[in-house]
Amino acid sequence: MPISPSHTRIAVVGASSTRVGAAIALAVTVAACATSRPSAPAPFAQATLRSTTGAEVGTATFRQVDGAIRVDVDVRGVADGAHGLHIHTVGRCDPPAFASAGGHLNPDGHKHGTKNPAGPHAGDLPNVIINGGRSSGYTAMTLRVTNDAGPAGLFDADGAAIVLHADADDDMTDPAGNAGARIACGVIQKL
Ligand SMILES: [Cu+2]
Ligand SMILES: [Zn+2]
Repeated sequence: MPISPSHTRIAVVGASSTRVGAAIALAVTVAACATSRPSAPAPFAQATLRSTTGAEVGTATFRQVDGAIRVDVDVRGVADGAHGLHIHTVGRCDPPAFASAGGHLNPDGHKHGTKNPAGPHAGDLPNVIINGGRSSGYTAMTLRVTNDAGPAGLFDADGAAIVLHADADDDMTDPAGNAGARIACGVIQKL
């Protein structure tokens, strides 16, 4: 996956702990090595994002990086601008509405949004910015989901999906940040 360093965005999301410091340090390392990512561990899961008509519009890969989960997303063929992105609670993407994916992964009963005092959901991720028809180097680090079958796990009995929305997530409004329709969905599949 070729990444342009000048377009790489790094976001670290997660609860306060010493692991945050580790994640930030890792994010800096990732940014510095974004062109080739020589030390990136192999992904443990991936998702193919498909539009409401079934067209492939992108991929998401999931890596375990020192206790955090790194999510890399590459999207093209959707409108320029900011688009909400979340991990939803059910690994099922039935078009065209993708309602089958359920709500945001939220094992702790929080409200939506990283700017919400009662938030966020475990599945809340930073917006994807589409510019010139595609994203460029979207990378997020999260400490809120886990590579297992636990309460915040991507691989519980009904799995999980990653969903892209029509509009920007305001990171505040419950339950889904006013991010509008679900325009693409991918089941997160263990590799
Ligand atoms: Cu969503
Ligand atoms: Zn949410």
